[in-house]
Amino acid sequence: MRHNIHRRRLLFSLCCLTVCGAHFVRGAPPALITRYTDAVQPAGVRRGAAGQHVHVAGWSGYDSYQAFDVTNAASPRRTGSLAIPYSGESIEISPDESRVYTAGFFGGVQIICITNPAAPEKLGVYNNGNSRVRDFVVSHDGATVFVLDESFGVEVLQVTDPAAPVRIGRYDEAFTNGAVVAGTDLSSDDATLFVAAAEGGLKILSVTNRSEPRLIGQYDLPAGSGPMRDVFVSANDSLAFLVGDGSSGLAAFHIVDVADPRFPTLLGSYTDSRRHGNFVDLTLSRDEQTVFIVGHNAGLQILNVTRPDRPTYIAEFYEVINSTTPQTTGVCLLPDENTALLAENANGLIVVDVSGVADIDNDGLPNAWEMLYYTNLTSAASGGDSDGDGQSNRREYVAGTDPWNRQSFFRLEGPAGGPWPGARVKAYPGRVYGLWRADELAPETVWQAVSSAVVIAATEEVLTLIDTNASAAGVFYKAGVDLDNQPDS
Ligand SMILES: [Ca+2]
Ligand SMILES: [Ca+2]
Ligand SMILES: [Ca+2]
Repeated sequence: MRHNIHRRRLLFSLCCLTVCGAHFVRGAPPALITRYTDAVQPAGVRRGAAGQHVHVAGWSGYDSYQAFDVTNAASPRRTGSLAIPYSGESIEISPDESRVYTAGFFGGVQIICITNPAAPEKLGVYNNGNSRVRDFVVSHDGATVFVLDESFGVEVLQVTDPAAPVRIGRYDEAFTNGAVVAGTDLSSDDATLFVAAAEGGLKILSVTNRSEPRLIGQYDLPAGSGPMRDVFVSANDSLAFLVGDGSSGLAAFHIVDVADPRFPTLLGSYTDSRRHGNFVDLTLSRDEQTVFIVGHNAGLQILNVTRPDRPTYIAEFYEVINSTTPQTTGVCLLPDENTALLAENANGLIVVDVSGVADIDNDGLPNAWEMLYYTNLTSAASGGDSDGDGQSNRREYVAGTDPWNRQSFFRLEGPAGGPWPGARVKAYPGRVYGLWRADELAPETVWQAVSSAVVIAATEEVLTLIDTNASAAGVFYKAGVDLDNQPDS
């Protein structure tokens, strides 16, 4: 036995660095899938978590709430609607997806039951008589709605009884002097409210005490920034993404560090020199590398935000129809993030294929990787070797190694050690690692995949790949790495 172990040897080499197939979509600009005109004057659009249904706020008094089945995104199907005048400007879904809330400039906040998609039903309304609602957000626990009202500032509604929503708090001190409230989002713990102000940039309120919201932080955007219209906060509550008016060369998009909400700081800005659009809604990809912003005279623009200090334009979807520029006021992504739905007032629900935007120059290097290592989307060459370590930039991307560090490349770190033979490799998240075995090294050697040694790395770590079926004879091993084929969940 000792003899056999002694004869086991390891081959230290890089091999089987294969180009991934299914997971890597070829780069392509956004493309129209369908323009669904059965959606009447849509203003806002949100999707349920499962993704089969999207919910639309419509300007028209006859269709202020509309539901669509988008199981087949190429042919949406209208399932139900409800007519409540002046309430179809913005829309949000309750966490349990039993209700939607819609609001408009005069209609207050409407509460609608959607458990039967064919027959949505009004449950209640909050309207204090002179309501001018700009935006609102539902708390993650479902009990509270925070309303931005141009007449009343921030209003806190308790909605546990949908038939009788009641105001339990209010804050307007921060929004005097013309600082009109425009858009809002809430931290993941429901404790901090972020408010985009049409003048004055970002305001941050503590809402831990629902009856007494108080201002804890504020960021006044620099000169040359447009009025802000909406805000979206990252999942870990550390970044706020702001969109607003980019007409006349004003900066229309900002990323603000809000990790300490008392001291928000600007990280980077984007000026839409292409369209000078007035952006009013936005959403973020799950990996928080890509932001989708929509607006008047702009349609959809897609930005990379891997480097918060330099948000970078990737691509747009922009259609002039009947001499009218797009008036796009709502955006959401379907769960696979290959499809974007746009609420476009004159032309209905626009379904756009965005599956190819993650590698917009189609060179096999995703935008996020190029921005991280090259700070732009195009200068890295897939076949180039920026650090001269013998590994192409594409191979460094697949392996997760640093294309600017000659010491960083995929290799075996040593034998497995312990009772079973195998090998150790330095691993990176999102990659799958495998081991191959051969009994001899010769030109005709047939390497056999070791089924017990296929491991997906979750973190940056040294992985041990173990061969639990090693033969008694001397063994050679080689290791390989590939992109994890499983889509992110
Ligand atoms: Ca690329
Ligand atoms: Ca290299
Ligand atoms: Ca390298």
